Formats: sequence, structure tokens, C-alpha cells
Amino acid sequence: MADVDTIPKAKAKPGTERPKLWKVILLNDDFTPRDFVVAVLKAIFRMTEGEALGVMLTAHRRGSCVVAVYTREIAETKARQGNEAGQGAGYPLAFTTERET
Ligand code: NFA
Repeated sequence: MADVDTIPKAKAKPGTERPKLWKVILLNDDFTPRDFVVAVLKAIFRMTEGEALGVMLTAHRRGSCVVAVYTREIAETKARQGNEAGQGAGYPLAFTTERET
């Protein structure tokens, strides 16, 4: 049996499907203080100060920024917690979720 080891498999091995993932997206607004956004990112998304600053500034400059990617339930929970933190402090801070393609 010549070269049988080098014949490629027709398909990827079953059971190796990629999990469905959802992005959590931070939206910019004109009212939420920068420090508050950074504090929320650190508390809910377990970011360092530097990571949180980078995400906040990207959303500030570009209008939005992907914060992180999770399975659906975790993404929706983190987005809701971020929105509630803003609401609780009287700010329009907004996170959305979007299925990753
Ligand atoms: N644009 C807000 C400000 O200048 C900061 C901000 C950044 C708000 C990212 C929401 C998201 N105070």
C-alpha cells in the first residue's frame, strides 16, 4: 500500500464543529464618562486597565468596538449587565450582541 499515509481525509473528523459564538459590542455615546466605561469593562469583562482603555477609546473614535466573544448565554448576560450598570448610574451606556459569522 504505497503512500496511504499521505492521502488526505475527505472531511474533517466529526465532533470537531466550531461552537456558535456571539460578539459583545460596545457602542459609543456622548454622555457616559470615559472612566465609567473603563470601570464597567474591567468589572464585567475582567479586563486590565490598559485593555479597557483601548476598547473604550476604539468605541469612542470609531463608534463601536467588539469587547469579547462568548457563547450566546454568556454574551447576552454580560451585555445586559453592562447596560444595567449604565442605567443604574443614569448613563446611556449600551452593549449589543451579534452572532459571529
Ligand atoms: N464618548 C464618551 C465620552 O466622550 C466615552 C464613551 C466611550 C462612551 C465608549 C461610551 C463608549 N465621554
